[in-house]
Amino acid sequence: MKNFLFLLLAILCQITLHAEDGYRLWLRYDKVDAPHLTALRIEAAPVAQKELTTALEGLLGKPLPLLLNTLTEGTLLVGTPARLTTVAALHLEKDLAPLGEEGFLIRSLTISGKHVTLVTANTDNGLLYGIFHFLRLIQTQQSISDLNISSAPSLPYRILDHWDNLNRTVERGYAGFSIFNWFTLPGYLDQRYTDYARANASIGINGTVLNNVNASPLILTSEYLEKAAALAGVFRPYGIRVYLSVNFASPITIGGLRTADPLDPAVQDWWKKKTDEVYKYIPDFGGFLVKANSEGQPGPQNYGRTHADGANMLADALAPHKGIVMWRAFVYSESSEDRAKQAYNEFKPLDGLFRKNVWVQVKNGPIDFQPREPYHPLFGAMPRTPLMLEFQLTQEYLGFSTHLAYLAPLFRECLDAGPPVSSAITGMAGVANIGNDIDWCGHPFGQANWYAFGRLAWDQHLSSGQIADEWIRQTFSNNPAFVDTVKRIMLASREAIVDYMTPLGLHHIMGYGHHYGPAPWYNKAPRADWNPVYFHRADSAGIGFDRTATGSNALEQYPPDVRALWENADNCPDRWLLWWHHVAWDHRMHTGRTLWEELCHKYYTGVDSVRWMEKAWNAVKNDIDQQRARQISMLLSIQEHEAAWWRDACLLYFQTFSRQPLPAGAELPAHTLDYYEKLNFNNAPGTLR
Ligand code: GCV
Repeated sequence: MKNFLFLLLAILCQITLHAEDGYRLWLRYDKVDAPHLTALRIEAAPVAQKELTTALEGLLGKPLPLLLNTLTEGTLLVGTPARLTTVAALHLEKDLAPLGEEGFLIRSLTISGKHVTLVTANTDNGLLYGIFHFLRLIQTQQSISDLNISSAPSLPYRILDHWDNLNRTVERGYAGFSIFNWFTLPGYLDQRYTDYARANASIGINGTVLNNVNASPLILTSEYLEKAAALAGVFRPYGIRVYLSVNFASPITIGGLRTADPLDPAVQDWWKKKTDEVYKYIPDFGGFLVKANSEGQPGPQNYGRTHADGANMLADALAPHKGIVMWRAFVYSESSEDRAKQAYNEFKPLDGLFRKNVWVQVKNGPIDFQPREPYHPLFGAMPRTPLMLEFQLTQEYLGFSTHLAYLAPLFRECLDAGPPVSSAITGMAGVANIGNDIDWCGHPFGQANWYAFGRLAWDQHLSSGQIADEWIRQTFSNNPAFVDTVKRIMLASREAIVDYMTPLGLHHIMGYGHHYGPAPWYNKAPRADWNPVYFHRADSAGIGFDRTATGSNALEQYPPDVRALWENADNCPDRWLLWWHHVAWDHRMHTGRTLWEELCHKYYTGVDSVRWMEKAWNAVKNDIDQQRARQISMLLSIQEHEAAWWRDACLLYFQTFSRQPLPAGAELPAHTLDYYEKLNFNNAPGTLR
């Protein structure tokens, strides 16, 4: 019996040790090789104090003794000058001043002959960011013996946009239902709301838009404002402001007016009063996000007014409260004009006409969050308007939550492009990939995109590799061999997806509506620019969208030096070729292969890369808990299967135009083109509203 109990205990310990569900994200705080810290002296807001003491207890394996008045050798001293006289006495005013409301200092110094580590800031928010940074140093096992770090955010607005509906479905969401349970709010405050706020604060995210840009007008009713206020109450101590997406027709739908014309005084008055009401519920409310006159949403153009008229009306209502309007530039209408040109054509002439508190929110590329797009031409073209850069963390076009796609290289590619983009923006918005799945994002590596978005919005100089390194160490393990392999997998993953989905500048050739899987043949959508055939334009002569002067001339929207890089098919880098040019099948590529050969090569390389990723993962996965190791293996095997599906379906289809063979000896497609064309996915996730 004794033996049996012992065995049972051993099995239970083993299960506990090996069961990790991903809920703790990168804030696991498990014991690491402890740095030399002997005591803690802290004066901070309760959430900061709790985070630090809990984290240190986990990381060091025991609680740090708390000091009230003294300092001993090896103390961690944490507080703002306003909270701690010991810190005020250091007279760090000059060092702290440039760090503003959110920055922080971390220093190793000697006070009264004692070596201490100081974490300080001008404000409680800054201090919380400093604490999270310090914890990151310990979690990633960096030395803390000689620190001199001063950090302030690159951008003041670092916001997650949830495309979450009030019924808890999530548009383009692949990780379950919304984390916001509007039905049980405001009475029930799920622990998840606090953990969500902790995770965001740990990477510097300071705003959240709670609801879908395809907005239900109900969000502005008192019933929902009370619920939003409850969430704001949870997020506030973590420095996170709440924003709401609003429906431009709200004055009609919930206000009982006959019009939503932004120049109508009654409409203006309705928005003013409604905004005042919002601030009664949420005194530090951030502002409104608006999708107007886009994909069927109402907007000022319904009344013959411009985007500036609409945005300014809301801006005037928000201005007395210091709120902002984030007005989206994702607009395109059913016209013969190249869809890639339309946002620029509508918004560029409005530069200088927006109120000071309007931010125009522009997607990273001119079409729609594709695996690869050139940067959006509005960046650099609206010098008198603050611009928000919008990325999509949820993988609508990058394999949903079953494909491992580390997106920091995509973010970096955009930030570093053109004028460059990073110097043309005031903020970054990320379309969230979060749902109520236990691991938040559906795929353990989806968490890395949430993480990378926050870290890059805080510090635009971080490299994709640095971010991956710190994320892996905190999320999985500090084992150098593991970190090295997983980092290589992550850094290769986005390019692998481009290769097996949309190589050489191809774009938007996925399944209609749900965007799952390949469907380059699709041509039955109600409007031309929702059809893959509109985007790839394959014919017997060649493939690609001519956007040069001989075609739609979308290229003219870019500055001359950028144009020069892309305008000639012979010099245009291969990765952009079919975005800008319609190219003959036997066009000679930079590699020496013909276009058709290169296309085949890319699709095959993409699948090979996933096979390599799978093998590399399986070689190191035993370094971590079995639960996540197994989950990732299974997901990689789905990814491998789907990558081959993409390759085979696309090549068989494009082959009907090129009339050229697949490379000699290449793995043959598993099915016929007809088979792929007949696949149907009625229940693909993410499309419910
Ligand atoms: C929220 C794409 C997506 C839509 C999304 C839209 C947008 O078209 O498919 O689901 O709508 O972008 O960004 O507004």
